[in-house]
Amino acid sequence: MDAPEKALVEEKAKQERVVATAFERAQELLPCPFGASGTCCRACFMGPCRVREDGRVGVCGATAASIAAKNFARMVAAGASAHSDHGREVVLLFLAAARGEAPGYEIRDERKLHMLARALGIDPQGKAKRELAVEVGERLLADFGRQEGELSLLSRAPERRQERWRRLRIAPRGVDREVVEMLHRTSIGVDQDPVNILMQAARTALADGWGGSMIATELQDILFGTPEPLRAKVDLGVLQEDQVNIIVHGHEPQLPELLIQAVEDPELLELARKRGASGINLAGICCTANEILMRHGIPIAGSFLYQELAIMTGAVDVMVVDVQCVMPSLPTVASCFHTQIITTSEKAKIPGADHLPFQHDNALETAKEIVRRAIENFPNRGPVDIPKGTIDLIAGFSHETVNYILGGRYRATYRPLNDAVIDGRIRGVVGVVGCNNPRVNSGYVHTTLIRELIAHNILVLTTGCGAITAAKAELLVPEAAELAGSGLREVCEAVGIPPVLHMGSCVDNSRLLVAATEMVKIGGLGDDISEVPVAGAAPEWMSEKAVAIGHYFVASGVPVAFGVGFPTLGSETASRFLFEGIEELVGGKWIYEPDPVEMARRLIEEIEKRRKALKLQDAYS
Ligand code: SF4
Ligand code: MSK
Repeated sequence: MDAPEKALVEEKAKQERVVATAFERAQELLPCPFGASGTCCRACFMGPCRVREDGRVGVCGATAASIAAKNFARMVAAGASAHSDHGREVVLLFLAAARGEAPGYEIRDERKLHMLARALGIDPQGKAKRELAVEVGERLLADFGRQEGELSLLSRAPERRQERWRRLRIAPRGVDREVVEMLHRTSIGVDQDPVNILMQAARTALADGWGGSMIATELQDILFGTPEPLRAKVDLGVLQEDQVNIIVHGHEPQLPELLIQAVEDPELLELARKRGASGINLAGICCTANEILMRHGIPIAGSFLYQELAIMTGAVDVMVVDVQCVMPSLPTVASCFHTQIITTSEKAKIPGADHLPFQHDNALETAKEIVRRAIENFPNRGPVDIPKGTIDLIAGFSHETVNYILGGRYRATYRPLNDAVIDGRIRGVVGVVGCNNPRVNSGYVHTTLIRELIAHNILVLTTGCGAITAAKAELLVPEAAELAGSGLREVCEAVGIPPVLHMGSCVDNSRLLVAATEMVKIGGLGDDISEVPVAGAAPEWMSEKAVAIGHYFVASGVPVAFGVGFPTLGSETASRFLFEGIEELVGGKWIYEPDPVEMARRLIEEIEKRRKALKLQDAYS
């Protein structure tokens, strides 16, 4: 077929093809009830075995309880590996930057570098910035392959928590070790005791929260700057009809940090003008978006469920993706428009997408090439239909800035927050995090839960796609304090913050662990995270990463609620342990509740239970 003929065929195919999105596919594909409830085992090829808790067992004799526990544990292992492999890449780039082997990257936050060094027991005195960074990077890199002992950052947790983990033998040794052991223990014919399996899942999850994820967050802050509150915009309206639009999507901020430089390159701006565009516009989807929103105010086009919809505006010239939450459907959707999908990680190629590998030593060149391709694609646009309007949000509430906002830069402290919780103006703190899911009334579930919580004087911390969803509902602006109960509203107005604080991406849930630990250390709210009036929720979860996050919060002493469905419901034994039995051991537990109003009620009940145990005042209740 010659070129003009090929172009004609492609054009025809383009016109005839109906674009299907995750929303349609979710309606067409009904989940298998055994898979959804956790009792389908695929661990060997005598199966797959689909069992129920009625005495029926798998070919090998495995019960529904052990199969559900194993499936849950494997989700934790996969989720932990995703965050941790992200963390590993960050350490490797951090070390390359410190050694001067990554042009374009620099150690930006020296203050935080010193703080982290001290947390690791490294004395920063008299050490040059790069020398110290190499020492810190090497120490943290060793945590991935550590075989004995404990992860370095575990020492940040309250003493009582650390003791409890040791007593239960769930203090993680090395990140990779826990994930490998989890996979081993859940392969055919190994660990069959649901409690034993779920406790190793706790150790694996802790290796994520206090290991891989925390390492990613801390080093990203030092490398790219610790976020501070800033105003930005969200929604598809951030796409510009008259500009070249580049969307970054996925989870890793390494390349997007340099794309921010590349879109300001004078030669590329000139090229864009020559191709008829008035400028180059960078926007984001999912957690890569959250990363560069938090540090640079780059606008957000939408959450996980918006990746296909953004392409359907016809205005996206390039969508550049890295790892995690990137739908394999993107090249198919893009083939109906002019959008180029570019993958950049060796770990994540998608048939139908172009691949431009990102490496530390050529990052800026890769970033410029991506921008160049977007510019060259701009004239190929067909009809453009960008929904009008954007919504303002405030993002950038890192643990450090919350400290400064509450206490001032020179006496940074959570004391005012603790005092507000102690005197009852704020009843407690809930992290509302996680994905969007097309199987529920997406957006409504998140925002209904958040509105209920703030109305009951509960400060909400948010990350990931939950944060983007909250932003779209105008909940991340100080004016949203009008929706809060009188006590929370008073605090928000006094400090000038929204009642819902955007704290970053999925790996940044580790900031919530640090915040909860800080509340313990400041005093007046118990000696362990399990005593502080805090809770967590992922009301629209879908990713294995959400299961890992939830389980590390539970294992850190926090009650965590999931909506949508719960992946062990096919076994009452496994579910009862996660909903009840585990609380006696770790002080946190799982809650399953699909209705957001009822979920809020149950979380508030947990908060009030803790307040009562601490004998806190009842003002503003
Ligand atoms: Fe079936 Fe047992 Fe094999 Fe699982 S491990 S598929 S339950 S035979
Ligand atoms: S991106 S894990 S859909 S929050 Fe972190 Fe969003 Fe969930 Fe992916």
